[in-house]
Amino acid sequence: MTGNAALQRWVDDCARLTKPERIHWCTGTPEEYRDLIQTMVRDGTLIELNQQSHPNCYLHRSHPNDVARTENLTFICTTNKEDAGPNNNWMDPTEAKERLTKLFDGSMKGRTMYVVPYLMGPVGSQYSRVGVEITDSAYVAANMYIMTRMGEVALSQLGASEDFVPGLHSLGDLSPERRFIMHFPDERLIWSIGSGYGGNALLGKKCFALRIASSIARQEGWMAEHMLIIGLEDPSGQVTYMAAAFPSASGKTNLAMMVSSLSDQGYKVWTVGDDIAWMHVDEEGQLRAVNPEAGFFGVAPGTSYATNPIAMDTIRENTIFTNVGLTPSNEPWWEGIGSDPPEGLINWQGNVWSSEGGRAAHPNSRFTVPARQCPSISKQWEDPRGVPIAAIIWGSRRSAVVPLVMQAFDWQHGVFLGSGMGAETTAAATGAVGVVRRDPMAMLPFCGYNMADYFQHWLNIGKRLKKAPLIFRVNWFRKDKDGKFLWPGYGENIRVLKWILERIRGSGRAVETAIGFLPSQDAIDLNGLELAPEALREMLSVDKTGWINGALAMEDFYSQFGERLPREIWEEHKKLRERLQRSSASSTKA
Ligand code: GTP
Ligand code: SPV
Ligand code: MN
Repeated sequence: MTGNAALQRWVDDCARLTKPERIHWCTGTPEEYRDLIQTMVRDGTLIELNQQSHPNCYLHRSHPNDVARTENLTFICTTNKEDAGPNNNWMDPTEAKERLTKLFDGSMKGRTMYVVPYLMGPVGSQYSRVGVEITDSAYVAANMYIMTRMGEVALSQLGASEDFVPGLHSLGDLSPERRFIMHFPDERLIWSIGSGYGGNALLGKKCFALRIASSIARQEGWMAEHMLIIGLEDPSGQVTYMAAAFPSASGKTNLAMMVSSLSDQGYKVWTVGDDIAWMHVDEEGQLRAVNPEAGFFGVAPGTSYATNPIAMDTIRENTIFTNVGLTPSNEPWWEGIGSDPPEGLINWQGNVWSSEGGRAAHPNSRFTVPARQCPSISKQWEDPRGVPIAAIIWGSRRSAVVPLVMQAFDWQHGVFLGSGMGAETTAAATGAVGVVRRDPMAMLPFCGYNMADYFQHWLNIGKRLKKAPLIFRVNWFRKDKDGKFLWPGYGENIRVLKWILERIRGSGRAVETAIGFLPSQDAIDLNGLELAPEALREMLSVDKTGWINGALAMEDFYSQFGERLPREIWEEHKKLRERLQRSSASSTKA
């Protein structure tokens, strides 16, 4: 029950439709969380992990059909199809509601309906927003407790206002045949049925904080982006903030928590956020970013004390693991954790694992953990004003063509670079893995409206900035002929961030090339790193043929938007092609 009439009305409507046995209003207390967990341990939804080594940690095994975001079942339901754009699946709102009303009808019979009020953004921030999720999944409610500021804190921010984003969620029968993740941006409403998986079911995250919020942000003149936020501390102690957009499972959490290999020089990275940034232009024309989330929903495989010790220390307690392996001593295990698979290992589906039996952890297995537990969490991470952003970084998996790092000539060129970004697909969504597609600003699956308008919005924001952040493109994922990574990545990525900082300060050395500014051969600090000089040369050269082909792929992508694509994007595309034609050798040395 609530004193908020609009909220009560909506909850009543949903209960009439879904017919739950009981309704539980989440208050967000630790006791309530404990009860949720215990209920799930009793009914088998959660397995208690070793409480000595992993206090308050639990394992959840999902339905084997429900392990990742399903982009093909995700829709933007605008009245006009063109407003959703060629970047989204579209369904008419009336039809979508008709279809899903049938699926929601009685879907919570015999079950508990959890009403989860939550706040996205720091408490007391003018940039924070309230959402309310109704769900019949205790797992979802518990994850929302970690990922958002849940319960009373949200209700008190909301007060009597009707300004909240309602999201109705039911597990349904978990069949992909009857699974839909529906967004109604005109009404600021979300309906999701048939999946319990993170991005499909934790409606505060991708559904609200990106798809619905991006649409709100465009109307109101701010930005909701798929970006990590970090503070880079220099030897003098000064902290410079950067935001970076990488597609799913492409290194955001790792960069956000990185342990700098240049710490002896005094370079350190502070974590503000690892997945989503809400960015506003302040009164002084400065871009500022808040992390709307309160937790991390991170990829487990590949996380180890060698690659990401901060994450390993973060997930020692109060963590929900989903679809990882289980050791005989009841500890979580995954590929790349840094130890050999123990005798008697159980795989993510609950069967005894053998070396012929595939992976023990699902490639998209995850941990859910409170952000405040992160040893590198920034002192500013809950600053209601957000942190000032000095650099924006695009990054994605590209085994060829794209250099280790490059800088855009200016804001417009930087927006173009982001808009044409190619990225190899990952296991974070169902479908083929490793296929290059255009994933503008890492937002292809998350932009709640026509991306042509989104590019225009980026260009417009640039005009309002007094000192626009510099824009960079990075690629940690170049491979050699044998398929091995050319760049060590992880903590060594600090060397690239250091160059970016030097560029912000005007001291970093660079050469102008057809594709942007590349670091001079000696500009990246390689102190203490063993790296073959040919490897660096390869990562810092312009692959002319590769970029010409890339420009062709961009042309196909941009053409889908017809007249709606901003003229500036075509202008930059043309300039790139002309610069490539003018540059002589097939592999111009920078
Ligand atoms: P989402 O949560 O899906 O948005 O993913 P993310 O962008 O936060 O990716 P994350 O940091 O979880 O990394 C995904 C995978 O990429 C993990 O298996 C990492 O080990 C691997 N990875 C991250 N950074 C690097 C890097 O610098 N080099 C290499 N080779 N792999 C990396
Ligand atoms: C991603 O896929 O980009 C994630 C995980 O961060 S999910 O919350 O499922 O979207
Ligand atoms: Mn993500």
